[in-house]
Formats: sequence, structure tokens, C-alpha cells
Amino acid sequence: MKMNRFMWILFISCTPLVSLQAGLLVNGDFNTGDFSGWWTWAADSANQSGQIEPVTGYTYDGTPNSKLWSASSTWQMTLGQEFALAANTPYTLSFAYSGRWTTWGSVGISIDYSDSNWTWLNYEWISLYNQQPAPNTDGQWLLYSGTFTAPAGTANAALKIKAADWTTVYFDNVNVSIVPEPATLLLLGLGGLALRRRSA
Ligand SMILES: [Ca+2]
Repeated sequence: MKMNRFMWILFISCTPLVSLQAGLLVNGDFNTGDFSGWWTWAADSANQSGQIEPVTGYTYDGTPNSKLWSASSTWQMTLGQEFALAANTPYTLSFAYSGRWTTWGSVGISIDYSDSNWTWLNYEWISLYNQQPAPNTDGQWLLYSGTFTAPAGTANAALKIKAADWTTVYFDNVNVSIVPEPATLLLLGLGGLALRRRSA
């Protein structure tokens, strides 16, 4: 099918959206099989109070994911990553997670906002479960999707996945992407209409 000028304009207009929608996190799906792009912080693993590791034995979609386990009410096992983030702009955070063998644990995600000099400004806390059993049954994965907006002055952010108390939790497909603006969505809609008309 030959593209007419209108379709080319649409194609070019929509191209930036594709790159904008690409995830801002490196290796958010952990499919490298390691923690490339991430850093980990586990307290006192010599005393078996917690650990963070890439795993393939219990999966969301058959691919590698990350496992955090904690046996400490004092320390939060943390899996984190920094990335550039614009202020006053809505972003979507999504991921899959699954808690196991939990009797009384706490798991959540912190998004820390910093300015261009990495001076801390504020943070957002997303609690997945707090001093209670995981909300899923064994073998079941839950999907989270939420929107957040960084305050004025934000230039950088740190995403921190945290586990504390007595729990084991798995994460996969952690993704942060910009929410498309309504004007861009409208353009995409028009593009879809134009394609449908043309093929009709
Ligand atoms: Ca994966």
C-alpha cells in the first residue's frame, strides 16, 4: 500500500510518541537474568535477615524476574533505579508482583523526587501490603498500574522496591512511561480512522 501525504504526516507525528512511551527504566523486565541497570541493598545477609536475587524458578511469564525476601522488621530490602523525570508531567508506573509464604510482611514502592543537583525534594509511597499476608494466593501474580506526577523542580527520580518484616515477594515487568497527552491520543485516533477509511 502506498502512503499518501496525509498518512506520512500522521506517521511522522506519531513517531515521537512511540519513543516517549518506551519505558524509562533499564531492564525493568529483568530479562537479562541479572540486575543490570538496578542496584540492590540488603541488610546483613550474613545473618540471613534478607536477600535480593534474580530468579527463574517462579515466574510471571516464563522469563527471569526479581525476588526479595526479608526476615527483618528493622531493615527494608531495596531494589532501586534512578532515572530522569520531568516535573508536573503525568507518568504511569506498572508492574507484576506476587508475594509468597507470607505470614506478616510489608512491601511497597517509593518514588523519590530530586532536582537537577540530586537534592531530595519529596517522595511518594505505594503500599502493596503492610504488616499482613500478601493479597495474592500462592502462584497468583497481581498487576499494578497507577499514575504519578512529580512536583515542581523535579529533574530526577529514584524508584525503590522495598520489602520488610517476614515476607518473600517477586516483581516483573516494572515500567515507568509518560502518559500520552490528549492531543497526541486524538492524533492517533485520527490516524486509525484514516487507515480504516483507506482500507474500507
Ligand atoms: Ca521478566
